[in-house]
Amino acid sequence: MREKELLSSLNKLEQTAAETADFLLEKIGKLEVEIFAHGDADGVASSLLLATFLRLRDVPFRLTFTGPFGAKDMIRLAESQEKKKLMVFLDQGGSEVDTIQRSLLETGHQVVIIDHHQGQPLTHASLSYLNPHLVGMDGGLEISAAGLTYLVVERLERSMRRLGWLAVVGALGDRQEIDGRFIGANQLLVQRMLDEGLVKKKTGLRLTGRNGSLLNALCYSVKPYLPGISGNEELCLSILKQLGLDRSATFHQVDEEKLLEAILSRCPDPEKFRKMLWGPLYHNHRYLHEEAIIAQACGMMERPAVAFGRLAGDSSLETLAWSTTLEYAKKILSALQWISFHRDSLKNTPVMRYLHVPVEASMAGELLSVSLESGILPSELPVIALVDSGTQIKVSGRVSHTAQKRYNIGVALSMSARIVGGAGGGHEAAGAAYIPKNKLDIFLSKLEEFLSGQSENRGETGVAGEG
Ligand SMILES: [Mn+2]
Repeated sequence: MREKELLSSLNKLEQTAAETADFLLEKIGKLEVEIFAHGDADGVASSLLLATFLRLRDVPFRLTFTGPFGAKDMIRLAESQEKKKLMVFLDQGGSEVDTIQRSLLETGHQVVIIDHHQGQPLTHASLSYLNPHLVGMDGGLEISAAGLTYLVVERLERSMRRLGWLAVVGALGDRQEIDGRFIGANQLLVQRMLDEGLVKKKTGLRLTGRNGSLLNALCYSVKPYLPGISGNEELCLSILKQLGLDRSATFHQVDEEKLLEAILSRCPDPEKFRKMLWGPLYHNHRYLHEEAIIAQACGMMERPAVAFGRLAGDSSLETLAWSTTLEYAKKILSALQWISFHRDSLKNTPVMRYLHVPVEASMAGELLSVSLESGILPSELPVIALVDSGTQIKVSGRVSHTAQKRYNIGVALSMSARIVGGAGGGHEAAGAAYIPKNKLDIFLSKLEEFLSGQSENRGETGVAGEG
């Protein structure tokens, strides 16, 4: 996109953000504030931006990390309220505006939705709904919920700008940086922060764990996952040995370029991994790609509060956040190994592939993303993971960046889930749903139908992304 068009689309977004800012400002003194944020890196970064703003204004609030509610839980939420409140949904809500209307708006609550997932438009006197899709922007790639929340609070409080780096953490957590580049509103926001010196940028090795042992950083690397290296301590030690180092070596002892070459010399597809490993590093007091990975890992391990505390600067959480990240990496690595061994359980249809995976529901989406990025799963069709979760099945879907822009997995999941009494949503390239277990077959056949309809209508242009 040209600079001019970019600026005008950001302007449009900022106008809508200004309306949300006004709405928020008008309500916060009068109503109790209840925040529901998605428990991933983006949701946590969004909630920290809003929470910091509310603290500055001495406004008390309650913050809960949750996934999308679904109709039943939303009704329960509405029924459990003794007072009328200001309910704020961060990094979620877009896929369930109709439910929010029926259970919250029509029972007298005020609602703010700040979300970049695809959703239906809704206008209501008691609602402020900020969603880039509604102003013609691709929320999956061009801006995160943290970026949107930043646009809102920065308008109301200039000092919030020093927390602009949280918008970068949200975008990185949602994989909105493609081949080392941001696009759309992200690109402009990041450029502004660089110009103002609020964030710095250098080029270097994009491994996580710069403050810890080099062996751990290599051995537990899942973003990127290094085939043959991640999870293989022996090989990691031999890479260190090649550089004249032992297991006690730290990041600071090594020349990053030499380390890169040593890693690549052991990689099956060095040119592909060079692009994944070497690139821009945004930083201020911390490295933002690391912050995003750690926050995402804590979220996936169902410890979003740890991610929140760490991002808020609580240094007592350093050890717990990092050990949670390693725990998460171990789980992902063993799940990847499981997938590698069970590749024949992958079911193929002309428009998608799907498989049941034995992981926690919260990890399924990340597992698919890593499997596609690293080539463990073939990437030219949408891939669906099915995870048993009580009486329901959690469904995660991903479309690889390298796949053609023929599918909108968020819409396909949302529509097929709805038909079987479930709920779902997401972006073009990443989505999730919960469905009743006994309706799986109908769900899968509907999903296949929607995806083939999309692939016929959309032809073969463009490149898909993920958020
Ligand atoms: Mn998000």
